Amino acid sequence: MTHLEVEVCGLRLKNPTMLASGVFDETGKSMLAVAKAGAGAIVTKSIGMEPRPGHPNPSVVELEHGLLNAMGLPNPGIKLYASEIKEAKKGGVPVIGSVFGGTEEEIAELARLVVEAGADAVELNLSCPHAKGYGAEIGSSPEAVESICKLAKRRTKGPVFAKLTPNTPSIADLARAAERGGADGIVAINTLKGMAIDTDAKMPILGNKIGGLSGPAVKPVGVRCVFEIYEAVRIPVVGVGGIVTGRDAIEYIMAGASAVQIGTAVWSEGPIVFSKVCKEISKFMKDNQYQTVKEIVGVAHPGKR
Ligand code: RRO
Repeated sequence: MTHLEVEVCGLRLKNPTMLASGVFDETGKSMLAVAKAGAGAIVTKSIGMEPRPGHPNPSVVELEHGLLNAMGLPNPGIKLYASEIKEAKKGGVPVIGSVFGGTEEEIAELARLVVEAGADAVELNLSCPHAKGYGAEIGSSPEAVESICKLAKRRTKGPVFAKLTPNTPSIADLARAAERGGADGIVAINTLKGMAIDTDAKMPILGNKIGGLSGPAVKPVGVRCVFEIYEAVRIPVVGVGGIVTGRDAIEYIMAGASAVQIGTAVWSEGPIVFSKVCKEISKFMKDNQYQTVKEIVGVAHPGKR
């Protein structure tokens, strides 16, 4: 193992960074570019059974310390997207198929279909904050999270990650439910529910009015969620939310993340952010005499140092 290599739920990653779902992952070509730029794995755009146009524009607004989006799950549907997954696979790093659905049956069937299309693992999107009948509307109930994970695990061969919402009183309860349902890993967090108002127009900026906040503003929330989940479950946690630097990634890893995902910073800095973050993690490890990333996982917890 080189010093940045990690293993997460049976996936071997050359470094602990992954492309987060929703950014630069609409096409196989863009995912390939991110893989070539140094990401250790790629997570696809969240894919459903049928094509969806998404919410009306404006669907993204740039704020002081992040992005507010209400894309509304735009995607071409699994049948058309299968060829994009095949193209992304040429990058030589694991591809994780993100899926969403309106029923447990639909989500489980999509879990099967993305793996059939070539994905190495599945990320169940149980956490989109602004799509009626999908995401967090389903994934806020521990009972639903448990039974969706159970059905998806039964239906597919690949490792199954559950991506959870921070818009809940207890993300630890949701993580425990995912673990009971047999999920192999947890991804935390999806975006935080938010709104921005155009004070000249005197109305919400987003077409959907409400959206999800991502980027540096949400990092402390993400780190807290990963910390709580790490104490609640035994399965690996993948941390996501506001990572721009190697230090940000290390913070998540110290909170308990076995790997991290980067999304908004790929939009703000470009795919070069992956090699930059990896270089900074390497330097931190050298300066602090860590030989492997695994040694850093969870060290911020009492009794772990
Ligand atoms: O497509 C979206 O609007 C979206 C999704 Br699927 C998600 O999981 N999180 C988010 O902030 N936006």
